[in-house]
Amino acid sequence: MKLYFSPNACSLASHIVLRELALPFELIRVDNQKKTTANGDDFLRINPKGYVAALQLDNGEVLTEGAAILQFLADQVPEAGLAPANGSWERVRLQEWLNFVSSEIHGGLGVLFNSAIPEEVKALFKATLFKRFAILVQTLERQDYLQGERFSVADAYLFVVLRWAAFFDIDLQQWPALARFQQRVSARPAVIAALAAENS
Ligand SMILES: N[C@@H](CCC(=O)N[C@@H](CS)C(=O)NCC(=O)O)C(=O)O
Repeated sequence: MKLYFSPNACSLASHIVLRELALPFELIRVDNQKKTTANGDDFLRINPKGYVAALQLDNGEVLTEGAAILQFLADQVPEAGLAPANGSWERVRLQEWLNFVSSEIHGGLGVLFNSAIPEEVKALFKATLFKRFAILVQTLERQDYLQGERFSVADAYLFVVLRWAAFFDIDLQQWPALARFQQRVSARPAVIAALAAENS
């Protein structure tokens, strides 16, 4: 498998999960401005959506959308328990979290990267984002991970997008449960290895 990534982007979640599962993979860096890969290929020919993450399977198929990639990967090694079994109620709950992280947290923080948006509009977006943080806090105050005491692909995703808060002077210490979550996940060997590989 090949994972098309940009350092510290949302593709980091898929990268972490590939390492958590000890699956063989090749990392291909994408220049998100030029839409080219490190070996000079046109990234738009690989993923016409023009964004990472994209996972190319050994049969040539390309899977996009982080929430789908994460579940596909988890299902390759079900015994690792990074996603509950397909068809179970717990799996639906995982999908509920993945959607929440994608639309509310990834979307809520991702929009702040847009330099064309005036600061006063960004302040409105931040107010909405902080309401969503309150939902995360309610859960992470009573358990270590989104689905209980076990790390799942949704936690990998949440960890990656919450890291972006620092870019916008949002200090996660204001929400101690979120700060503790970040610290907990950042100590995982797969996370340490993925961050080292992306930032070397
Ligand atoms: N809906 C996609 C969004 C992916 C996304 O936002 N990718 C960003 C990095 S985190 C990107 O590559 N942006 C470049 C661009 O849109 O040109 C997903 O959930 O995977």
